[in-house]
Amino acid sequence: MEERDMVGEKPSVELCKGVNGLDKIVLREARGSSAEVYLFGGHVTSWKNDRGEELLFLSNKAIFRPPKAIRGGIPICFPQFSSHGNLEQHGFARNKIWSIDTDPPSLVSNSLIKTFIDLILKPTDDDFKIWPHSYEFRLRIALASGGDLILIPRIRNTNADGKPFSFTFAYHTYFSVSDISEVRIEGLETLDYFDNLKERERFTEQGDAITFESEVDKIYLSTPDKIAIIDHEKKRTFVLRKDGLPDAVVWNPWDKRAKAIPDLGDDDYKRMLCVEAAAIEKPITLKPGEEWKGKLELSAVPSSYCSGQLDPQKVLQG
Ligand code: TA6
Repeated sequence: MEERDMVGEKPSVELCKGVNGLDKIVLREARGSSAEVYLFGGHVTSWKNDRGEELLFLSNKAIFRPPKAIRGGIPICFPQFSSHGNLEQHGFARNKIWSIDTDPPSLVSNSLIKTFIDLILKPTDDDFKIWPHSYEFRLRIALASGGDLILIPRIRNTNADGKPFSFTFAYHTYFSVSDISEVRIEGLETLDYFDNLKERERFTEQGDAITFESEVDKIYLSTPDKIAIIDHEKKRTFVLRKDGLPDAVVWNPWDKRAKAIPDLGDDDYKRMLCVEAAAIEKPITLKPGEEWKGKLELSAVPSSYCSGQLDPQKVLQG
């Protein structure tokens, strides 16, 4: 982090205290967009556009007390997605305190983007007992001048014993939506998915687009690099562009399941939708010294879909 950035000039990167005194980094872009990141979990909890509108859902009941992961924003699932393995649900990265990476190895990325923070997670001796591998998980969180939020994870195997390791991964992104019944997802039609509500059986998606009228918990496989979430009521389209993350999880707990989640309000399911860029079906394997790099870029664009002017195909291809 450059010192110039710490004094609050615009654009700025500021380290401060968040809820319960937890360390938080606030990224601000000159045109007004912003993002907030907690060192606890390397967790993005807020992403606002240049009008100050919040684009991520964060539960009012979110606990902000380690090691319970924060409900909402962008939890990171590593080295295990869900219960696909022996570790705790969604792995441990979201429960750990990350550090600011003051001297990250160079990263080929857009040099025009000046507002970013580099974080790093490495295992402690105790972590090693849970998952016996040495790694460096670097995460760049950047805000582009137009307000796009960009996350670049790099995971390196630093095992000294010559052993490879495998992991699954997801950015468990909670998008803020006006009303889940008014939302559709474009880009996942006709794809195969595992249905978590049906013992992970494999199905093929039928129909034009994905809409919501009950609980959904699916892992779409080999998805395109672009996915759009169209919010008719807000007249807003989220576009996810991803790299190295072939799968996409779609989750909404709906009413009954929402009631069973203590840090989620009973009606919160109406205002949130998780669409998660992920690598699940084919775990990523790294030999010692090897590094995996992924990318997730989120944009929020105004859409006039209600009046029929937005062609979702153009959003996906454009
Ligand atoms: O990504 C979907 C999912 O795995 C669901 O099965 C659901 O349980 C959700 O994540 C939330 O998990 P969490 O551990 O954060 O309560």
